[in-house]
Amino acid sequence: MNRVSESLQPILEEVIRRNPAEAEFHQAVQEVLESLGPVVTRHPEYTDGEVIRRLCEPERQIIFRVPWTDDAGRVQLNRGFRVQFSSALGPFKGGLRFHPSVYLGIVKFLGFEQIFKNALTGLPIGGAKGGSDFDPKGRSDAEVMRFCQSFMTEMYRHIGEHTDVPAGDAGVGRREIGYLFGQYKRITDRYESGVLTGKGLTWGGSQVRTEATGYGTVFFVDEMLRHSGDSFEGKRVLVSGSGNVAIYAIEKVQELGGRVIACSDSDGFIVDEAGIDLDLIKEIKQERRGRISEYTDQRPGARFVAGEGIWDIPCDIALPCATQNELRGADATALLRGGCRIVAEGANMPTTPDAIRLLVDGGVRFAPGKAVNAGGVATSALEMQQNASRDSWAFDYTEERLAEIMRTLHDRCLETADEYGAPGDYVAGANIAGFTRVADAMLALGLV
Ligand code: NDP
Ligand code: 2IT
Repeated sequence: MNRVSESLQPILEEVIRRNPAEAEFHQAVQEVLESLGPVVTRHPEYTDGEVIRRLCEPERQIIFRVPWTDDAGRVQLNRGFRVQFSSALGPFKGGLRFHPSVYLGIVKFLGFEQIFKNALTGLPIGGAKGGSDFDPKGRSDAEVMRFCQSFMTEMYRHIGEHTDVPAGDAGVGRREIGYLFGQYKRITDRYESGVLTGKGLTWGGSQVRTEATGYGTVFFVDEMLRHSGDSFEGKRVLVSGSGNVAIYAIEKVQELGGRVIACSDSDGFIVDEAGIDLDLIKEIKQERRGRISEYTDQRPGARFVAGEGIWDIPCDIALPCATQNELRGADATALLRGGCRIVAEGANMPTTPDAIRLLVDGGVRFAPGKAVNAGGVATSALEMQQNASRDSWAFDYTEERLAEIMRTLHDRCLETADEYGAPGDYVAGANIAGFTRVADAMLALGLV
């Protein structure tokens, strides 16, 4: 793996100095800068125009108070964020995360990644992220609704179909998007479908958006396999998490003939050598909002292990689909020991830099989240297209559009890696292809 080149080192130092105590943001910036050395050597105009420094500074950052009342009538207080990073390629676009760990550094790392991911899709969308330290776990629907209404009562003035289009991320799914959209509609008196994506199918949503991130992840890996004359058939696959991304990744792996033997939640993981029963996972995690440990009640052949350790299980392919920095150095060593050949990130930045180094040095083919999980936001952009034309497309047609986007994106990464002397390096390919697309637009738009 590269290090940040000498000419870019001052930019990283400036980011660290200007954004103190935001470790995840520093990590995301460093990972991109590590790829850009050869780009600025070949294109001095990016340095002359201070394109990289400008990209590291969000266009606008909004932090706001979110007061709400719980079911017992007590006043609760959370903090809301929307970081609008770059609108060079289109309206700001990116999800909202509701999780107690959310703070400015998490929102900025996600927003920064989103710029390059969205650029890679080839679609007209800028980059943003938002969310709150609100914890939806254990909250009633009525509490989640009141929280969402309060959140939107501030956020509505900063978004719009041509300005900024939020969507879901961890902790934000169709239920939350519904409450947010309802409040936006009420405050503005506008049925502005294109202001949020991930909507329900009867009120402006797109087919395949729910499945898109997980399906897209597997389409990307399928393309990696095809390039080496291989396929998912008979492969042992580990998927961490059991949320939106994990569930639909598991579904598509199974459709393509792979065997998913483990998945997890924040309590621990389950191992089912017979292959995960996805209907049961959906019932536990989607319908009941329960815990993954309940799986073994109905599948006596499976076992639940509390805590970490999913990456110790021997596998061919690992798909981290839960959260940032969940796959660390020791996990990479365990994966190598277990025979893993491919690691592809369904989540955003789930692999630590030292783990990536170990995997790549060990001969594993590694693909980064900004490329692998781009199917979610790409399908959000397809939802925006449908909303703009007041149309709705069939499932199969939309899925084929997604598959085509993922194939093109995969090839764009490999071609760009080749062009910059790093054949087969998906990290370099994704960072450079995403960066050059947004950088060229920034230069064309002048100093704004
Ligand atoms: P969800 O909230 O639907 O699910 C997250 C899952 O990860 C849950 O099963 C959660 O468990 C689990 N999890 C969280 N922390 C840990 C941990 N430390 N160890 C093990 N499991 C954990 O989120 P999504 O599936 O939507 O998002 C997952 C990742 O994918 C995030 O990084 C997100 O940014 C990224 N992503 C999401 C997209 C989308 O369209 N939704 C698009 C692109 C990327 P528990 O139930 O215990 O909380
Ligand atoms: O990380 C991501 O790409 C998302 N959470 C999806 C964003 C979107 O706007 O659909």
